[in-house]
Amino acid sequence: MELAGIVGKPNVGKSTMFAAMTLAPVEIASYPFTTIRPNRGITYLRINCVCRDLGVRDNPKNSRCVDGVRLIPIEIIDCPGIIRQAHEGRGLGLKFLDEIRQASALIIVVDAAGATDPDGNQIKPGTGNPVEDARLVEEEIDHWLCDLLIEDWKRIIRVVESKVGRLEEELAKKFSGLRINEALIQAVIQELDLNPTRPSRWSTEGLFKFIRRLRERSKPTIIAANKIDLPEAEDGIKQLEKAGYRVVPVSAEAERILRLAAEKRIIRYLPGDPDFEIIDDSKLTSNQKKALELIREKVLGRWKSTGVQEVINKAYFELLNYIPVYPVENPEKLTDHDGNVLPDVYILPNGSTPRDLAYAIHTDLGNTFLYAIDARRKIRLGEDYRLKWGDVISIVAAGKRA
Ligand SMILES: Nc1nc2c(ncn2[C@@H]2O[C@H](COP(=O)(O)OP(=O)(O)OP(=O)(O)O)[C@@H](O)[C@H]2O)c(=O)[nH]1
Ligand SMILES: [Mg+2]
Repeated sequence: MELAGIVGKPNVGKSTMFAAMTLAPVEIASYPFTTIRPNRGITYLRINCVCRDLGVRDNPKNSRCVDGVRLIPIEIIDCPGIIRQAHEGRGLGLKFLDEIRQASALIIVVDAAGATDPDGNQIKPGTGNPVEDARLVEEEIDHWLCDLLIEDWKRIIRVVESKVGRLEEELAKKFSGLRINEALIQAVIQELDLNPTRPSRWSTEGLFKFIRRLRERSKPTIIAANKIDLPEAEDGIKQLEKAGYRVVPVSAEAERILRLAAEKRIIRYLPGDPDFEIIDDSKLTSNQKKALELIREKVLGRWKSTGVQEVINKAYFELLNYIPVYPVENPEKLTDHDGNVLPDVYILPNGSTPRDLAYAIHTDLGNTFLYAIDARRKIRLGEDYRLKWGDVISIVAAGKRA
């Protein structure tokens, strides 16, 4: 399963967003370093399911389908807060970042309303600096990566400059587990015009730039600009966008309230919906009703949604440019071998081939892959076919079908 990391300064709403996304009970409080250890949970990407298009009733196995909305599970990790000099041990340090090494994307939660200082203490809304908060988190992560590399840098220089090994190969070994491979390392070395045969000549600045670019490419980031229920957030969002960040306006707290109310069947609401519907007025206290009305007025009315679903959706479908594809065993009935209709959906980088899909399902299936059938058009696909959004694909392999 794909993994996304939630990072950010302390006290900005990371755990609130995590709780909204997973409905897991986690600690939330209005002071820094409430979260001491990372929280792991499952959230869902939301797409329109192909079942409606195809006019079939599906029977999902690796995902869920609610009224034609397919929900695809993604693992997320809510990290403790990061402050300046965390890489030197300030606050809770950065050791916990080990847990998000495998992440395919990072969600940086920022207090867009500027209601917290750089260490996460509460201040008057509008006085904090959301752009600086995003930068400090990125820079600390870069320091963490740089420190990882420096442990081994002298040895790597020796190996490379005595021609025992190649730099790209040594770095790929060093960064394995971080989703950084040789091809990416090579691309970044070229982009920055660094000399791969003489790493001893790289300046400290050059090395840091190299690390920064590797991080940007291997862990692309999206900003969850939190607290849009506060009027000061509007300006913070403008500043973040001006600084070039990919920004999604969010109210984590509003989403948490709506999800909990939906769970208790007080309201009808699916994450990502532009509005909710009260099912049973009599179950609500007047305070609860007021809270819901405030969310409708300050968040949904103004921003069209709480933004939380958009954060994870945009991370995978825009930032990473993934597409959903439905593998089926039987291309006529659109079923697996147990007769489940449209049982699974996989997400793959745009540009993937049917063989890539086979490998994503199982290494054996990739190895024995013969060809694929487009189950909508009932045609055999060529070797160079690129999968498209919502494709329903049957893979024919030596000895079996999947
Ligand atoms: N106004 C407003 N406050 C929010 C929102 N989301 C979270 N908060 C508040 O922000 C404070 C911090 O929330 P947490 O979720 O504990 O923050 P965190 O980033 O996990 O903090 P640490 O674990 O200490 O790093 C709490 O008082 C939340 O109620 C929001 O959408 N709007
Ligand atoms: Mg927290």
